[in-house]
Amino acid sequence: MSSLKEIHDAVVAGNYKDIQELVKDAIDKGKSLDDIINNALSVAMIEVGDKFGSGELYMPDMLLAAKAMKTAMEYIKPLLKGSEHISEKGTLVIGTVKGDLHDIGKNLVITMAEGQGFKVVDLGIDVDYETFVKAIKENSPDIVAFSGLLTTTLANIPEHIKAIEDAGLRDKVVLAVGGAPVTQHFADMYGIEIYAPDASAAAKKFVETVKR
Ligand code: B1M
Repeated sequence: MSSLKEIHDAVVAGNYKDIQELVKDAIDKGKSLDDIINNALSVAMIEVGDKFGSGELYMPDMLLAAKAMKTAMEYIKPLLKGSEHISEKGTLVIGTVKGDLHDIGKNLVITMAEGQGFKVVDLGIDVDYETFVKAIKENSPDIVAFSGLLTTTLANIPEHIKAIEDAGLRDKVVLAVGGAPVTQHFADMYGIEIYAPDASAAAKKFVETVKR
């Protein structure tokens, strides 16, 4: 079995105990970190979601899969930083929108942005409108990113933007959005400058934005 398939299967099975060993083994066999993240870990989480959606897996399975993914990323994160040329490129404030508790994708975006040399202020999950505003005032970020995984709570994004506008901060930051149900059309609807379908694309767009 290929090492990527083993990692994929371990995440789907929620096998967080062996995951770091499997990742280490794949790296030793020459697999790139990018390959491991995009073609094993992320793909596995999508499969878990599909199986949850179809009733094949249940909530505890999703939690275990999430734990396996996180455990793998704990191993990968320091390697990713070490593999990049680090020079502080800009500041990113990021959080999962109000009402939403998903953070794996957001954390992946953080890992990639840090790997590109960004200082990242992570506001966590279920972030209030005021918390984003306070973080912008305190950190003067170049980019403010919203992560959203639930269709229901994406509806809170216009309120997040309104709070930033009301505080007179809208023209001081570039806004970004991403998450499984988010589209370019959604970003355009609310005048959000950056949409990225995945963490690598997000980091790339962040770098392009601060270069301008
Ligand atoms: Co949730 N959940 N969940 N869940 N969960 C989804 C999202 C769902 C699609 C599953 C399904 O039904 N098929 C569904 C949402 C349906 C919808 O609204 N369209 C769902 C549901 C319904 C729920 C609950 C309501 C279930 C319940 O209680 N009945 C509940 C909600 C809780 C809440 O938030 N209030 C819930 C809970 C959970 C867990 C706690 C069990 C767990 C989260 C654990 C955690 O995050 N710490 C969980 C999980 C694991 C998932 C799935 C299976 C996987 C999400 C994930 O981590 N993906 C998910 C299924 C799916 O998405 N297909 C599902 C891997 C991750 C790497 O991808 O997060 O998409 P993703 O991030 C990507 C991109 O989207 C992008 O880059 C990332 C990396 O490439 N990206 C950005 C993300 N943020 C970005 C920000 C950017 C740019 C790119 O800024 C610029």
